[in-house]
Amino acid sequence: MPTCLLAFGSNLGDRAATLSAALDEIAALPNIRLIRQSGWQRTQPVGGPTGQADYVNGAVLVETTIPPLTLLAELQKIEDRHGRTRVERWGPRTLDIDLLLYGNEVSETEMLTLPHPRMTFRRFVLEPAVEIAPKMLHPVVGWPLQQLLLHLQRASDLLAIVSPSNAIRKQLTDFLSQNSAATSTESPKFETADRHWPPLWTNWLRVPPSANAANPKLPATELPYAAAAFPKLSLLLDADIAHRGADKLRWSTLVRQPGRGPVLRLQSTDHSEIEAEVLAAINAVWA
Ligand code: A4P
Ligand code: MG
Repeated sequence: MPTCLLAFGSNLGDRAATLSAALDEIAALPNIRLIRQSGWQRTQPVGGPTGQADYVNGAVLVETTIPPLTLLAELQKIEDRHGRTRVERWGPRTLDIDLLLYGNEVSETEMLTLPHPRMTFRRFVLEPAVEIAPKMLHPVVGWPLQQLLLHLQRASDLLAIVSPSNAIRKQLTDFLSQNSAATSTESPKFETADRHWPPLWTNWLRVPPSANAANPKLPATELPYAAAAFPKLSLLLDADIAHRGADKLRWSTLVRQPGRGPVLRLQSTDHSEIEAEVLAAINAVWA
C-alpha cells in the first residue's frame, strides 16, 4: 500500500483546532490509515500579500489505496468544509492540505504535481515532515527528507540561476540584487559543479542568512562532501527554450540529471511571475 506524506497549513480562524479536525476527517475516510502526525508548528508566512497572520503547519503520514487524484479531491472537500476560499495565490486560508509525496510517484498534470514542486526548499514543510518520516526518499532529488532539511540548514549560501538565456539570467540577477540581499559571486569549484551548473548557463548569487534566521551558522557536517558545496537552491528557468534548436536538447538532458539537490523549475515566461516565485523561494530558504 503506498505511503503518502501530507502537508497541513492554516493561517485563519482557530488554526490548530482546524488542523486537528481535518486530521480526524482524513482518518475517517475509507481505505486510508493514519501512521504518524507531527506536532503543529507556528511559522512565518512565505509569499502572498503582506500583513498575513502566522501559519500553523504540520505533516501527516498515511497509508492508502485511494488513487492520487481521488485523494486530492477528498482533501479538497475537507478544505471546503472548513471554509477554504481561493481568492489570490498564497492568500490567507483556513485550511490547506497538500499532497507532498505519494509513494515514489513522479507525475505532472494540470490538477496534480507529484512530488509537490516546492517541498524541497521550504523549512515550514521539511521540519514537520522530517519529524515523522526522516528516511522517506524524495523520488526526484533522490535524497531522504532529513538530508533535504540538513541541506537547507548547512549547505553553502549560494543560489544558482540556470538558463540558456543570458537575458533572462541577467534580468533576474539584476532584480534580485535590487530587491533582496543577494549579491553576484564567482562560480564555486567542486567536482560536479560544471556538470550540474554549466558555466555558460549559470549565474551565481550569494544570499546572506537573514538576521533572525533559525540556524545562521551551522557547520556543514553530516552532509556528503559535494552536497555541502552545492547551492542551497538551483533555479532552472525554461523561458525562451522553445525556440532554441540544439540548446533545447542539451537543456532537456540537463534538467533531468539527478543529484543536484533542491530545485525550483519555472516554465513561465512572465517575468513578474518568475520574480514573485523566486522571492518567495528565497524567503522560504533563507528567512
Ligand atoms: N496541485 C497540484 N499539485 C498539488 C499537490 N501536490 N498537492 C493543484 C495539492 N494541490 C496540488 O492549490 C492550487 C492547485 O494546486 C489545486 O487546484 C491543485 O489542483 P490550492 O490549495 O488551491 O492553493 P495553494 O495550496 O495555495 O497553491 P500552491 O500554489 O500549491 O501553494 P503553495 O506553494 O503550497 O503555498 N507559508 C507558510 N509559512 N506556511 C504555509 O503553509 N503555504 C503556502 C501555499 C504559501 N506560504 C506559506 C504556506
Ligand atoms: Mg494547497
